[in-house]
Amino acid sequence: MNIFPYRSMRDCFDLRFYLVLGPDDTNGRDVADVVRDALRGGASFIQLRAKHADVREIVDMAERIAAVIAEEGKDQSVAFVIDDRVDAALEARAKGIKVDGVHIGQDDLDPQMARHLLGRDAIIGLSAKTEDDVRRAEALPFGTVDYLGAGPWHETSTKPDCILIDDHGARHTLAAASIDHLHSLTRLPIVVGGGVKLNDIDTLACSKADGWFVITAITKAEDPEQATHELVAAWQQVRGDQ
Ligand code: TZP
Ligand code: MG
Repeated sequence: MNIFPYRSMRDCFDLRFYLVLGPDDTNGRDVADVVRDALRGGASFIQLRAKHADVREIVDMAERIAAVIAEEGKDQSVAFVIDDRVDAALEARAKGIKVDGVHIGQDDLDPQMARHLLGRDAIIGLSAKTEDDVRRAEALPFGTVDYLGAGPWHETSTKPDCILIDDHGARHTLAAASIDHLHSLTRLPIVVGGGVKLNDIDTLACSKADGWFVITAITKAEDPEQATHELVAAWQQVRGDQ
């Protein structure tokens, strides 16, 4: 009998090297091909974020991505989630496609409802831009969400609505100091991104962030595999294998 039965990716996901992508990000390349490159470069977590696709298209892309993960990720544990669309994640899972969960934003489906719909073995990530977002996430019943996504680190064209504008109209992004502060408010792991490029990884790895997430640093790179490899190596230079 196995004393430590493997239950699901929820028990062992690796947030450190997190690629977010959708068909609008890949310069016309198939999302699954870019995922293949990123996995070869060392990506550990994939999020499909297809803002303009319908459920059928999302499920179709998810099937191709899951096949690439099964093929390339044999020796690694690579988690795969879908952004926003709990309906698409449910449909994919019902079809036997290995989608491990969802990443939801503050304005998407309520996290407790998402947990109810997806069940105990699904990964649920939640975007948390502010201290209040983090406090609310921490106050959720234990086990509702599995990790937080914080950002943006810098301003980014990929997520223009993510900049915090204060009462005086000043624009703010997330600094290392705020990440460490956010971290102190929660037991949940926090992955940080938004405008992150190779030369940010040092600072990020020196903060309490549990990993980086990127879109364009990988999807728009001339060689996405090499770009992923460099991002992974820069992190490991500071953190080792942790
Ligand atoms: N959430 C916060 S910023 C962002 C998301 C999905 C976009 C990050 O894209 P890029 O290209 O890495 O700046
Ligand atoms: Mg969202």
